[in-house]
Amino acid sequence: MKSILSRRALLLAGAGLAAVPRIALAAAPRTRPNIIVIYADDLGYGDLSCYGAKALKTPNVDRLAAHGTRFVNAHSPSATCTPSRYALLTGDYAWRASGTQILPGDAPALIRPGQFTLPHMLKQAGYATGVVGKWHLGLGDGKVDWNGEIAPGPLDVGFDYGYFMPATLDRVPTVLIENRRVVNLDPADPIRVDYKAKVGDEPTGAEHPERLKFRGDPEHSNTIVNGISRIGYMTGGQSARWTDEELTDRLLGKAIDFVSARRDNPFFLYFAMNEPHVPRAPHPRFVGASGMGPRGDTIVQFDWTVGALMDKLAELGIADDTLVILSSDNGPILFDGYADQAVELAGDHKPSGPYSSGKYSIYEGGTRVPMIVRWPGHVREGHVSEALVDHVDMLASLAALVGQALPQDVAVDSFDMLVPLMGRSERGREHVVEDTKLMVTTGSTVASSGARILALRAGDWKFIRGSVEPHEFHGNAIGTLPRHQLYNLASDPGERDDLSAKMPELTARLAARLDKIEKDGRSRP
Ligand code: NG6
Ligand code: CA
Repeated sequence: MKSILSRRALLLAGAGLAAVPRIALAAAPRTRPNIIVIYADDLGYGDLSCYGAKALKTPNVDRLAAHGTRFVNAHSPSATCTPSRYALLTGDYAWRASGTQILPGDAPALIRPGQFTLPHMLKQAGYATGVVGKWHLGLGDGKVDWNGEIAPGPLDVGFDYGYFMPATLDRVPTVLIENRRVVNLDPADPIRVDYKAKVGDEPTGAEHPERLKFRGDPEHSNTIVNGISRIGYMTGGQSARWTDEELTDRLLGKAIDFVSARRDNPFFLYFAMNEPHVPRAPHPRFVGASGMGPRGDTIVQFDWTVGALMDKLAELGIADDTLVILSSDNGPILFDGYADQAVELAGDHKPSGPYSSGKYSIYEGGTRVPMIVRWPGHVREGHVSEALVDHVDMLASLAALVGQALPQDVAVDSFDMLVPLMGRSERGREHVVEDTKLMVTTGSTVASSGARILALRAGDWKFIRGSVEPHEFHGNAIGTLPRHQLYNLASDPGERDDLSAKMPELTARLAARLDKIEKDGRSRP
């Protein structure tokens, strides 16, 4: 059934190609390319050489940019992972839903079966859909049994195939799941996970710091796996545990298997990579490659992996039939729980480029991320776009690309940005809401859930809504003050000169506008 549908889709696309001159197609693309979203984890605006990094060299990503459009005004939906991915996949701002903060590794599935998603939409359009890499959107319905069938998960929200980590590199369980089962699990050695209390008798980082590759802070000092202490406790599943140094090659292998097997029909691959998230333990062949220690080395590893995937697409003869979108789930951070010398070895490198702060922050460094789109013959090549776009727009934009109508009550914040995403117009969004939400933890236990901090971008203006939440987290200024703030990003990209007192009327207008976007329950027209 699926293959008939896909073949028909291809035939239709082929007929279109024959009838319409290429240039007209480029203006309103209606063909069905393969789609790959490469989503880095904590990669900053300033971390790529095509975005101005001097000490770090990222030739493979730079090549993507040279053959595509590079966005300088693109945003991740949030300044942390879970909410960004939620918005990317659902087309709804994450702050509209409860529970959309950084999740522990044993959290229940946040996106519920039946909810409309990006892979669901593409599946309806005849695409094979897969996720390889970081999930971090919760699994199961409460207490996950890691030794049985794990559901709901990616397969219940639109993906045909999944090969993924439950949460983050630094959270237990440190195992991979293929579809619904933990990979390489020995039933005689069952996995148990707990985020509150120690399970089993394996050493923790707190008890045995001498066994660690690098020390973790108290939150990252629970069960030791592969010489790295994690957040949370686990026991069992020895044969299923990943080796950090080998993980990226393993994920690349699965990404390649996925695209190779589906090369003859349109596919969507969400390749959710880990770099440069903590713990940073690159493959030995990248150790020392950046001169910046493990953080820089994992960025070199990321770049190499992107190059290897692109080479494979070329080898398969599908590189030019594949729309590649590369971006990051949130801004950068140097110290994020492990003493890995990221701070000491950064030198003059500015991971957020010209922007303030980074991951966790409502300032631009939190969500202003690199974004590159490549599809030769369709996406403008070697172009730098200033269009304001957000990953929440992926759903409506790709729906427009593949000719799927969106029901009115789904993807409520997703704008059709297809033409700007193709580099063919600088008219992006007129406004976008930026977001951050912290989980406040004590040890591995969630002590409280930080309030949501929202900001509104409208043209050059940036309005940050006043809040009494914490001001600093791991050295990144979160950006909250009890009062509203207003910045002009054209003249003050670093958000240093708060104009709210000088411009109370504009501040109030933007505050009211943000309130309205919130109260309306949607922002898509
Ligand atoms: C935080 C962790 C941090 C990182 C982050 C998730 C602490 C103190 N810090 O809670 O190390 O794992 O969660 O990062 O526990 S994200 O990119 O997935 O959002
Ligand atoms: Ca992240």
